[in-house]
Amino acid sequence: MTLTDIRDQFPILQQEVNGHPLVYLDSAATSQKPRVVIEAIKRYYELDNANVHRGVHTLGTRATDAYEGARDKVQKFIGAAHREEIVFTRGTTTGINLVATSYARSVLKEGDEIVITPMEHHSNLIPWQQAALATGAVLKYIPLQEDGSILLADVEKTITERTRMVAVTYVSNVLGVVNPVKEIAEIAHRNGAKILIDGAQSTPHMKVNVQEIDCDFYAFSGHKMCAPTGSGALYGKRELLNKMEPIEFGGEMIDFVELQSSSWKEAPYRFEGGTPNIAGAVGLGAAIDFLSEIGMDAIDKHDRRLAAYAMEQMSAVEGITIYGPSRNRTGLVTFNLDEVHAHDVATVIDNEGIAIRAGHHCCQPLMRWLKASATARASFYLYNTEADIDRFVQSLRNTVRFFQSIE
Ligand code: C6P
Repeated sequence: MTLTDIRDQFPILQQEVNGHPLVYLDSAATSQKPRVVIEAIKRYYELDNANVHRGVHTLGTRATDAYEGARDKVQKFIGAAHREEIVFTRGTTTGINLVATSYARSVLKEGDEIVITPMEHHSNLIPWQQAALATGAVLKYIPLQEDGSILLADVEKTITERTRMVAVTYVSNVLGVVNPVKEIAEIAHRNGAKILIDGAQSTPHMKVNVQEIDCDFYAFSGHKMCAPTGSGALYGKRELLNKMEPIEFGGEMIDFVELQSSSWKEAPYRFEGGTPNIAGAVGLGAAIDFLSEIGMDAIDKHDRRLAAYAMEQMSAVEGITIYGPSRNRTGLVTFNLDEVHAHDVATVIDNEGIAIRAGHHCCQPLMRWLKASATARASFYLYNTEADIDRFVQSLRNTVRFFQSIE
């Protein structure tokens, strides 16, 4: 499959919205789903549906094979050393909360440091605030450069021997910048700290190898990479996962249960209590096959090229401010138009069938740093084209003209 005929694989993109062919530029919020993923979920429910790890009957075996097969696919996709290092989750938020609650609270003491950045999504910020509040640890921030990027010299200054935990996003959902996570991991480890990478915006767009980065934990969501909502995974180094206590207790995560106490299975099963999202894992596996067939390097190149093209075209729009660095960024552009609220921009261009996101993007501290109450954001994925961007930029021009006419 080439990138040119990919659009045909997404049934939802074949429709008109408000009388115009849909241009979907909100994939950073959630991506659309290709036919192969929708079909895989349908096939699972029509042929194989049963609970996993429980029944000895044929459907139970098939469902278990499909679920565990998806774990193998995730392991390979992110370059983990062992399949047991992949915990299925509901998404990035759940994965980060598991680490911040189970791992971090067991190791943090008063005066220890947790280091994050001001560009973190609330899902990689509030769990660490809560861990700090619960343990007396100090939450520290790596400062941002004027363009929103991170300087390694500042990372060196912020991470100290008192730092026990570092948590950084690989790609910012607002600035689009790709952070130097491998170098940050090296600095964290040199100081005796562990590092978690928020992979929500990187995993859909670029080749990820957790062993190469040498991160201790890596969390991502399926729904931003062509898989269903409610799917995702947390990677954790095996020796760390097996030291961590579960935070949910119940069926299938146990080894032995006595009247007064219980013991747990090894990772990842100790973290997957209850009936999991089996169809979600099947869909995630199908999405990984789909993306791998196209090739993550090709997708990365495509998304970066589109973002660069969009930045170039958007720069010529009257009164526009584009946020984030001009280099080293992937497929999204966040902006504001002078005198027009971001929500109004998104509403007006929706009338022309163009979907973008507006608001604080779950990054209130970053919005304050940008001195913006809200921003608009166009985000691109493998099914977008330059023609989509041309329509979007024309629509921005129409918006500027419309608001000038009513002033
Ligand atoms: N960002 C956006 O429109 P969940 O909701 O758990 O799948 O992902 C949370 C999350 C964590 N980190 C980053 C960097 C993210 O971008 C997100 C989700 C969406 O930007 C929804 S707010």
